[in-house]
Amino acid sequence: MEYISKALGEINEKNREQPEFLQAVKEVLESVSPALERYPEFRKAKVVERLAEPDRVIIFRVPWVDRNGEVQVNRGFRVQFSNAIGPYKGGLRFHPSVNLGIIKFLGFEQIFKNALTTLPIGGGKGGADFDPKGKTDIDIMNFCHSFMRELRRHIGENIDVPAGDIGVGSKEIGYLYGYYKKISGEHTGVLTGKSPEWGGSFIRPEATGYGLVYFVAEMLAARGIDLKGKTVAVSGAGNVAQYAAEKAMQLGARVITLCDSEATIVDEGGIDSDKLEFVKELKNIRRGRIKEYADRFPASCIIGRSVWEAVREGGIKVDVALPCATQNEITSEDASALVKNGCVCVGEGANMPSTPEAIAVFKENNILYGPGKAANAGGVAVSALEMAQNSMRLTWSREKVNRRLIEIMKEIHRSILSAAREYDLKGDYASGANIAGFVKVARAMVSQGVV
Ligand code: NDP
Ligand code: 2IT
Repeated sequence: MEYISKALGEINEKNREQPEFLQAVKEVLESVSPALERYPEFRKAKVVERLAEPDRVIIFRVPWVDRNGEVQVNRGFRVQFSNAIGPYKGGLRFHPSVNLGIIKFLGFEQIFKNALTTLPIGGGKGGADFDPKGKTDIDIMNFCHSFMRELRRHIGENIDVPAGDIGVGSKEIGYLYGYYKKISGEHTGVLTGKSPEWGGSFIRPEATGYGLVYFVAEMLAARGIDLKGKTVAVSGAGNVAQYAAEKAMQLGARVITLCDSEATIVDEGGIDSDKLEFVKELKNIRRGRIKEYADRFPASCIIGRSVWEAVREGGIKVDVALPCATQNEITSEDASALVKNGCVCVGEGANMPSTPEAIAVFKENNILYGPGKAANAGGVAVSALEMAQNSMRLTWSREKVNRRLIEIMKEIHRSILSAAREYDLKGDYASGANIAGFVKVARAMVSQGVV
């Protein structure tokens, strides 16, 4: 569509230094052209051009004193992308690779993901180029306090509600929240992912990984396939990977891989609950390396290889692939190898883990491909349930939150297939998700006028 290529040209021109952001924008825009054809009012209101430009970008200095008394300086970000359907909502990423383009890609994806959750949340994302590796608790606390010293000016329970992402888990949320509370004097739902003992929701730690597996089970069921007995490859070893592995195991699958940025482990015997407990302790408490798994259990350890490279080079048969580490981790070669080795379904726990070329391979081969903005939406959905509980000053049981999570993931699946049907896209989950999310946001923007 000419309109889209013109808009993309202008967006490319303005954001040359941000390849991940441009990748995310292109992927969404190219698939929403049927909706733009159908609704001329979206084009008239310049919805696409407005969505590609965040409401605001906040970049700030984060000075802090490390355990040795030395001053350190990092760069902090918060991108408030769109509050068309609710307060800005999205995680914080602490990783040395963080830059404006990465935060903008994540914030852009978050707009549509959050629209798909059925809950009233807008899109935002933030973080810092801080490297948590090798840091002590004192370092992390000092950093988080300094980060919040600035971020607090820009957030609020009805304005912008951050949460975790890579490098930000319950410990960091605790330090960030403590400082916000100290300075503001308020105990409000300004962050999600809090401990359930002081305002957090049960199931939030599990929600992204569990939600991913619930979504994957729905996709498989739509083709009459059962997850039980299937061989599953999971990448990552952090929050999303751990709980994706846990739920896949609970549903009877055999999970054989995990990785971190240093190595991949392949356990053909299958990871069980004891082995997973070891990984949780290793990664969440000791902050160790995944290679230790292979010292403890019979498994192979491939240093310097991603899960997908290890699967490709080892000719390992995998039925279901769950990338849960980071963006662009699956290349087209990896995707072709997965297809060749019998993979029928890819569910993205991470944000944008498949390159555009890998996605093309999945589509050409009619693989069930669940894009991150749908498949990993369970995390932010339970964050929104945490906001609801905070507003009501209530705590829901684990069972209740889990039930809501299952319903939400089923509803996301249903709405995507219904959009795919409506636009004659034959079960294309990627385009269905983009269209369903986009149309909801675009309608809100048109109703609210040019703001
Ligand atoms: P964690 O920090 O808990 O874990 C990240 C894991 O991925 C670690 O094992 C890490 O290895 C590995 N990893 C990170 N970067 C790389 C890299 N460049 N190469 C190889 N491995 C890497 O993060 P999460 O589990 O929270 O996040 C994982 C993904 O899921 C991200 O894409 C995130 O955006 C997405 N996501 C997270 C949600 C959440 O609720 N937390 C919700 C929705 C999506 P190492 O230990 O070596 O750093
Ligand atoms: O990418 C994501 O959806 C998250 N990191 C979770 C965001 C949130 O606000 O819970």
